Amino acid sequence: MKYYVTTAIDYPNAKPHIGHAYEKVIADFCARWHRLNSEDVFFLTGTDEHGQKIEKTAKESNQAPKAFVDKMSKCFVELCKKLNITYDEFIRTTDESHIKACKLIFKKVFDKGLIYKDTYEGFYCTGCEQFYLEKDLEPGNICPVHKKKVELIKEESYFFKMSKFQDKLIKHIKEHPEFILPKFRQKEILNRLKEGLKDLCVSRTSFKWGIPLPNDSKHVIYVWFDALLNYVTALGYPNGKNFKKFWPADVHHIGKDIMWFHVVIWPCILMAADLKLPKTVFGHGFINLKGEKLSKSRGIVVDPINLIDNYGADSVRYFFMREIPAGMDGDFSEESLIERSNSDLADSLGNLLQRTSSMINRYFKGELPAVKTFSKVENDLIKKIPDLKKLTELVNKFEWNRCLEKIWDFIKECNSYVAKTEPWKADEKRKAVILYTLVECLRLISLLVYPIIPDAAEKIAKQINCKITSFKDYKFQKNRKIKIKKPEILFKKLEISEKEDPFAILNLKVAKVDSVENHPDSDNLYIIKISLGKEKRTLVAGLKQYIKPNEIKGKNIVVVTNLKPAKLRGVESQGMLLAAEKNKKVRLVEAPKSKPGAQVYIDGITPKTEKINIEQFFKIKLKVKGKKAVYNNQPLKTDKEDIFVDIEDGAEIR
Ligand code: ME8
Repeated sequence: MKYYVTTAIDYPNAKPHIGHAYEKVIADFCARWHRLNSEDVFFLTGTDEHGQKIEKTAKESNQAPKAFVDKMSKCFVELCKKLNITYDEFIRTTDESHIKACKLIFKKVFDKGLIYKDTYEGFYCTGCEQFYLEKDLEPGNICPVHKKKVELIKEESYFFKMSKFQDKLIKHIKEHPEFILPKFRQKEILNRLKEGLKDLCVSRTSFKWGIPLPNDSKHVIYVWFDALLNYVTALGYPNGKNFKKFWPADVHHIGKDIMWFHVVIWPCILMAADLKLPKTVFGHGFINLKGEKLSKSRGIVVDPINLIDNYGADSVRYFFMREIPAGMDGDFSEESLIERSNSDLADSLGNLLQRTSSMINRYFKGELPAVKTFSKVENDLIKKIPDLKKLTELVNKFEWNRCLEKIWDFIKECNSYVAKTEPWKADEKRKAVILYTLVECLRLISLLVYPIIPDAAEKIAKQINCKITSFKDYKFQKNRKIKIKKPEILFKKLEISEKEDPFAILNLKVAKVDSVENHPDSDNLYIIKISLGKEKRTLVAGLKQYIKPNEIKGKNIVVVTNLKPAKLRGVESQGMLLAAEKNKKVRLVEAPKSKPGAQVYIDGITPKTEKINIEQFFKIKLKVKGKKAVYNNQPLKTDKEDIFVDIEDGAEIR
């Protein structure tokens, strides 16, 4: 049996966030489960590298688009590696083979008369890479997702006759209840389809970064048309061996925000190209941070790579699979990750292995005799071994958190069995029976948890001297000789830092300096007028001996915005600008590429707005390293850049 599973392909216009990590983990879980089930699995992930958004971001960082995506796409590959994602192929839409196959499909649909030329006028959101109808925008022509003004675009474009497929698509959705999952998403889509399906603009001329149309090189193919095709081009469409073997996909794991593209646009393209439709599109929910939507511009982000470095891939994977209900939104916090990891991984699972292997080493020097006959307590436990068929059903229904629950219920049962049978008090023969039973249960557990926490599963297997093979070996075996290795700790207990990070009280923002004047009553103070976006403020700063007014004026600086205002020689200062000092040299802390008002943050800490006093601020040690402002070696940044300071390492920022 074949099984083809994909994630979406990520925009590498910024570094990966935890939403990307989450999607890869659930797809990897499915891939590993089906491999253990001896299926022939193909698992695809990758990056979506064309389009206006990428072109724009590359330009902002003064790089050619290709050089930019070459660099950024590596961060996604690195994320996969650190998370133990076992993809079979990592596609980049700038790959030659993708470009070639993409043109081929475009041409095929064009030649069938399903693509035509017309003029288009509409509102485009670059963030979504999508046109909007005026009625779907918020007042003032604001994109409902990105809350930014959309662009009015009028250009000559090619259109895909999507309207033609409306009835066929509705029929398909109704006849295949497993096509759109979770179920509640089906209704939403059918309701929207009732409004009528419009033809889709599939080419653009106002920018260059895309695949040129095979029949008209003035145009590039619309980024979503290009991106969706990755699922077939990666398999070697049209003649590749993998294409013949694996298409149609068994499941696309994607987020709820891009359902429409995958269950409406994608199937229409496939029908137009005479290709089969994927069996299931599963729309997972969104990960929020302490109840707030992830947002780079508001500093609400967590770097998944940091997270894995701090807590290990297994703990992160386990948290995602267990704590976020399949198909629903869920909340991430380090506290709950630590709690989950400590209780379920270190205490329940780690302890079970630790107790078992240390008793076998202590009482039997690591070797157990073969055991054939078991008493009632053992047989009761054996009966509780989770039924693989039922677990697989849950996996196939994408109810993986229920599957995890059942596995951990069994781990709990094994621990109660130890407490009940008290092997340390039993005679030699009973000891052997109890410990034998536990090793066998641990072997089965190592198979079950392998798709979730692969590193730990391998460690368990190694310690009890067996290998992770396949579900074919998922059967309690009697009468085998057991020899185990020296105990090794499976999960370290993670620490909860009781007090909040001191940095979290700060609210730093980028400000533009509008004017600099001398304070009338002081020899060393300036009065500096700044703007934080719309908001204007006045600062009083003692910089006169160090920096000239024209070195400050017009610059984008960084300001502490939540200090209690203070009067300095009769003038109220409504904030404090940051500057670095070393050997009597003073330099401003700057954010040249960011907008006034932009949030400055470090990963994982959500800025607060409560007012603080200057003593609290002075306790937070900010420094300069490699011309960047850092806190505890972590760079301060905005959604556009790391914060810059033109001074030697070690300078202190105040
Ligand atoms: O949409 N929680 O790319 P992308 C969970 N290139 N998942 C999230 C999330 C969050 N907070 N934020 C985003 C694109 N995602 C296109 C896809 S596919 C042919 C092209 C999910 O980098 C999102 O739903 O914006 C999507 O499935 C994936 O991350 C990539 O998002």
